[in-house]
Amino acid sequence: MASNGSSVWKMPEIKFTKLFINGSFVDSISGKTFETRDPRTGEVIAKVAEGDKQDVDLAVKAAREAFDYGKWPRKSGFERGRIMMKLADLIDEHQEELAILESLDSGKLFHHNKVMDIPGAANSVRYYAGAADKIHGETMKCSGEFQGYTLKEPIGVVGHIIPWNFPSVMFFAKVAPALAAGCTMIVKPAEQTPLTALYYVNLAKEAGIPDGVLNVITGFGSTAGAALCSHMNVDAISFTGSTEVGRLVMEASARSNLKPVSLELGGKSPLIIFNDADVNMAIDVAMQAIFYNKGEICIAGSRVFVHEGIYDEFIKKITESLKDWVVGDPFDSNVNQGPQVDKKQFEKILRYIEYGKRDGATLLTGGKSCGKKGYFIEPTIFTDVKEDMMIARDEIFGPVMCLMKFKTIEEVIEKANNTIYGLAAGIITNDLNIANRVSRSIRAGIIWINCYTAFDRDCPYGGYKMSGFGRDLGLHALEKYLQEKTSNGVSKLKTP
Ligand code: TXE
Repeated sequence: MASNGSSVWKMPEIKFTKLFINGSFVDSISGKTFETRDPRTGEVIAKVAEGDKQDVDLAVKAAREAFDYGKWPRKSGFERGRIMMKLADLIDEHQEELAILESLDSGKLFHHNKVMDIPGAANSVRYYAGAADKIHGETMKCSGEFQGYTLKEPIGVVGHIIPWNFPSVMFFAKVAPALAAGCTMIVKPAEQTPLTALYYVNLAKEAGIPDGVLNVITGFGSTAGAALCSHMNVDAISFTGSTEVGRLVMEASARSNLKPVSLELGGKSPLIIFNDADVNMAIDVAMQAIFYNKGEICIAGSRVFVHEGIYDEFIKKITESLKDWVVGDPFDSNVNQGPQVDKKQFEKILRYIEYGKRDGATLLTGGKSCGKKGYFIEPTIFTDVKEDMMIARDEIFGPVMCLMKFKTIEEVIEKANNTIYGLAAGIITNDLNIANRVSRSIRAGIIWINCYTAFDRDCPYGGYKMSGFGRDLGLHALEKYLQEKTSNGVSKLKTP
């Protein structure tokens, strides 16, 4: 039993480390494994099977057969929903163990996993289970004696590529609507965080999801992920990750079977704080926007624009607030921020902090790693940031806030839109006219008003511009996993 701060937790046995193909856990054909590490220490948690093209071929074959000849797509939506409800209950039963595995693998806060990510994953399964028997086409009264109708059919075999920042949430944001639609699938979890995905497929089998419907290939993006994207027998890809890899995913589709892809990519989202805002509330929102999940979140409000009228007060108070911000062991319930996911991400963030200093921004707080081991970084704020600095342009994906001052609404709209990305934005104001005008003027998929990171599974989620296309969450997500067939018929009997 290890006790850290006020949370007591028991190290679970790591039961699932193999590929899951056609209902069984199997070694990779090559026999290779890779290490998954605890970001608190950098130590190895487990060795996990390293799947590559040959394993992807086997998983796609299983998913293809399950789709073409299996029962899942032919079951009634109600029956699929019933099995999915059982899966959701099983996730709840194993919530504690899943929350521990998620924290060990990713450095995410245990108490967040326990109250948000894991129950949220179960509730996503329930949400889409409820939708499974409500997938309808339309009818059209065509010209003359003709009448048309459309049927929404599952798209087929889907490849899901999952990132490491929300392993459970993203797993079910993709898997649950695809299951509800009647698809079969192969999931490639991120190599940094494979453990919960393997746990979930075991629960899915127990719930009664037939063999071959849900397969997991753990391994690397450039091998297993790329093989999935260029596979001729995969009918669609749903990808969340970097913009750079998003391009490769589209290219692979174009060069293979032109499978539709949906891409949820990076961001450099603006948070705009007007001078009528309650400064204390604005600070809470701003801190949440960038430091939540250690900044490893694609909608991070990394560019904070503060009206000149409240700028000095904002700086003074946010510096004060950060004194209570605790970086440390994610199993300690007093901690606000755990370690970055891995060495690569840790080094990337520290590199960007150096670019900020080099390019002339002023380091207001933080700016260093902390702790004797592991990948911990202080919450960092830069002021005097100019729009063309690398820290203001590139996605850092870490706890680094870029503060900028503005004068007019026109100026801040232009600055907020001055990015290749368009995932999210936040506006803090009590003036409805300002809120409406700014939210209409910003080219981004999600606009939060007087809040940030406020997700609801009923609201679609996705980007504009180079943040990608296609929507996760909400009933909109089902559309990625369906295709529409039109039938047009004529009655032999004349209408009187
Ligand atoms: O991303 P990758 P990385 C951003 C963030 C981060 C940067 C790099 O800025 O610092 O990307 O992170 C799989 N074909 N985001 O290198 O490589 C990979 O195995 C198919 C934002 O981890 O894009 C993993 O499962 N798949 C983001 C997934 O893609 C490939 C979340 C994401 O990894 C592949 C993560 C290939 N050729 C990073 N190469 C968000 N939008 O939330 C890799 N992958």
